[in-house]
Amino acid sequence: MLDIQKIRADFPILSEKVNGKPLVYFDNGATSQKPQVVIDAIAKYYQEINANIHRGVHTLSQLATDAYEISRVKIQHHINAKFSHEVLFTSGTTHGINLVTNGFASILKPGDEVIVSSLEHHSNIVPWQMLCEKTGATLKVIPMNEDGELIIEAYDALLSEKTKVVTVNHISNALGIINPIKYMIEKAHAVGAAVLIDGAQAVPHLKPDVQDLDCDFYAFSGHKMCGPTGTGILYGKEEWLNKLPPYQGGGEMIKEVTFEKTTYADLPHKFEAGTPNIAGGIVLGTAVDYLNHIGFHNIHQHETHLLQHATKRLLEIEGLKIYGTGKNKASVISFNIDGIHPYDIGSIIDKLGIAVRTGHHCAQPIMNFFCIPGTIRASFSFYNTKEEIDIMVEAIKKAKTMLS
Ligand code: C6P
Repeated sequence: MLDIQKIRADFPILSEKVNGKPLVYFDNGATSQKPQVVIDAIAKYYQEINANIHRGVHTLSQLATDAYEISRVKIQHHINAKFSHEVLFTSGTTHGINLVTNGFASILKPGDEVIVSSLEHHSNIVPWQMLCEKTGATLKVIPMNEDGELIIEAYDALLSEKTKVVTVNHISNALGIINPIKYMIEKAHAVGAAVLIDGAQAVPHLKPDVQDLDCDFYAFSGHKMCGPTGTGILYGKEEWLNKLPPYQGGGEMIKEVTFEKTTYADLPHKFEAGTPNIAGGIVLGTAVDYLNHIGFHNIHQHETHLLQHATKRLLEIEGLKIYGTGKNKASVISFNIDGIHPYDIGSIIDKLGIAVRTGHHCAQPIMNFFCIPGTIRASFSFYNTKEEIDIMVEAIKKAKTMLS
């Protein structure tokens, strides 16, 4: 069992007051809070080893380069990638997905098909739409059911030899549904399609094993897993990363430049043009260490209790409807109250120190499916408590009375 009070003491912001009330932070799906070790590691980098990497012969540059590359290896082990050069530093999930869609622009042809799911965040819809517009490929969408689950038989039926890419999130940000990605990857590979998994909402809750999943790409953001903003990782299988052209041109990503012809650097540098977020990349490794120290098994157990408790308590409220009632769920609850706009509830409970997200959560197709403008989303982390959930439930009851 986790000692939650001890863990909470690692996060200075959790003892802050917001609007004069103790902060109850349930917007972890948007970004997680940062433990003191992460905050300190950022300062330590700038105080002690700040220099540009992969360039200088001087000591600081080598220290910074070593720290950056050690972090890459740490993340390689964390996600069980075969090689460290399959781990690319990005600015976040959005960057990682765009890197891949940009690469596929030189591979897809008219008549090819790209399959996305109806549960995607806009970051995993729009880049594929842009790719299809550019190449003449067709976008196909896996439908969902009333429980917010993908209809897997419909997915099976969409797959054909025309399918070149399948992309799906590991966990839906808007509903918390965990998708059966291992099965989906296997089926996609059976027709020769590549698979990109959007792991943005998965990495705070679980440790993905990219070799076991056998995905071709796995994109995620550092800021949702206790790391700094502006950090992320794109895992890509070596053979795919060798096949794709570079995303951006610039320093670092070249072998040799002449005005006649430029040759590109080997992996991973081919995809890392320009000076990266050096401090961020190094400190993402610190965040990964911190999470592993707490342990993903413990995180899962605690978050499961939080999800069960919140579901039970919220359903006590008359007129409250939960969206995403499928069985396999992460600690995210999306809901609405009959006749009340989600924004109004969110604004009132904010005055009571409670941070939730309201709106379409950058997943408008899901809201369209349920014919709603948005939801109230409470997304829990391992540092949240049942007591905080009780505070939220009482605040929502109060807001409901005020708005009815
Ligand atoms: N979702 C949320 O509140 P970036 O912004 O690149 O770090 O992550 C984009 C992204 C991609 N896929 C999924 C499944 C996501 O949840 C997100 C970010 C946040 O739900 C902010 S919109």
